[in-house]
Amino acid sequence: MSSFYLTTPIYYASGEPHIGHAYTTILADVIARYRRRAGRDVLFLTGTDEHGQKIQEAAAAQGMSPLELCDLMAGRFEAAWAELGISHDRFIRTTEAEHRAVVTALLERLRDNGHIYEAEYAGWYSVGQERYFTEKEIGPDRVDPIAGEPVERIREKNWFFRMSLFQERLVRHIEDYPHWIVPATRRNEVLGFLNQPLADLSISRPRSRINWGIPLPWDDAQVCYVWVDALTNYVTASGAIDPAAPKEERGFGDPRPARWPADVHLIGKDILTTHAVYWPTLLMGADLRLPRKILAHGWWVVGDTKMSKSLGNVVDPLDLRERFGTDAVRWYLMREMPTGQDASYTPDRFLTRYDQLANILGNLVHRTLSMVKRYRGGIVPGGSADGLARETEEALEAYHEGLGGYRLHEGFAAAMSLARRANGFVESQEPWALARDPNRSGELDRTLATLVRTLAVLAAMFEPVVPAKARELATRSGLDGVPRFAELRTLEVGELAVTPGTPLFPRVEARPGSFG
Ligand code: ME8
Repeated sequence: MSSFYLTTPIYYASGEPHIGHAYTTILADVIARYRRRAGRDVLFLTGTDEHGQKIQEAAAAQGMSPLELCDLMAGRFEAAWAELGISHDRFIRTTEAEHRAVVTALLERLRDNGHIYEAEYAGWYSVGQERYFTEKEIGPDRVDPIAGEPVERIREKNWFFRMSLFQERLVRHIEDYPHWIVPATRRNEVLGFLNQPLADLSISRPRSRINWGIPLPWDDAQVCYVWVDALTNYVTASGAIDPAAPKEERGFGDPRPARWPADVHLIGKDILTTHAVYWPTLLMGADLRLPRKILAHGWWVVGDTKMSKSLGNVVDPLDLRERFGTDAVRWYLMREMPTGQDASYTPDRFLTRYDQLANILGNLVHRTLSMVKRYRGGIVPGGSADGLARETEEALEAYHEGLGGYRLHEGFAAAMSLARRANGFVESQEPWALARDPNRSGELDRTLATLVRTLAVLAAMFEPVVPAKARELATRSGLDGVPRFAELRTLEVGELAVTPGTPLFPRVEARPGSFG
């Protein structure tokens, strides 16, 4: 079975999980579930980013040690992911001994390769983004260009990575692989950034200022810059590096069949430079392969504001879980945001998307299973289930194109349109009329079998996004779990015992904008 390795950013353990984190993590979960269903051996990684000035300051402000704060927050993130049905295989914390050892090995490799030097540095540092910005980037107001928060002037001795050495190779890579950074707007942004000469990267901080980090193996007075530490998590979790081995046998420069490189790094557009410039050049410097793809998605916004802070009096979509269920929130986030672009959150759009689930998919399930019960005693008739064949084929093709091509909204639109067509099939076949006519009993059998077969296909298509509901749909249809895509072609539905039950997506009485 071929493997598939995907990652989310590791989130700062200085704050609570919020809707923005949830979006990226659900996006990753949907892709992971899709690939598993398609038969891939998936490694899905998420976790928390636990070193650096931001964490040190947040812990101090709360009267805790940095590790106490990280323990607490890592627990919060894990609990949030459990509630959202996230199926990650590994939750990494950068304070883990294994990760610290891999970072140390990576730093040694860079130094042994001659890419590290020491220098005095003066620049504008943003604690919020944990990076330096240029004069041009901070503008006359001296704020970071991402969150608009004040930057501080720092002058100190640092160790540097010769990032400039890899500029040309990086530009060539981006040009040679047009789909390496997606969407294209983000690729162009990186190419634009690389139009200027690339500066070297400061990779350490003096311990006198920041103590909370991984010490440099050759200079105990300095700790590793938190972004170098954090990005390395992707390699740590892949198992490609064995830090305990002698230097030549640690796995650098080795194309052995570990999980590295990652198939895709999912990130928000706020951390594009670190992932598309710092990370690949560090990998080049250490003789490691580059990730196969970087997908930088857009932001959820309310009005003009990025959703990551307090939302004032706007209902947090995560709170809608209580009323509509986890799967409805997942569906909204995936179906509403065109993958890669910004989307604005509004309660009435949430309701519109929920209504699709209830009125199209939910309705199809309910009427199909009820008719099997009413007309055939709850047992799906055997024989031909060959209706809707072309429609199913077309929908599956568009679905795989969407999900495989990271345009998830298009894939799920195709899945919903199959449910819509199946409802149309019910109306055109009029099973209630067929049931009254003893001469048309075969036609009724074929209609019902076709509909149940379509439900099985829909369970597979919807499982990545609404996993609990899809499992329920499969169970009610008498199936032994949600089928894999490869099983759909030969799936037999005759003789399955169905149980209609209550509606899969109950109607919720709520007017737009009034969730109170
Ligand atoms: O940047 N809409 O962590 P972080 C969509 N620790 N996605 C959003 C969002 C929004 N409004 N707000 C946040 C860090 N995100 C570093 C990463 S990786 C080696 C280190 C998501 O806690 C989006 O994925 O600030 C964004 O990139 C990430 O949260 C930032 O999370």
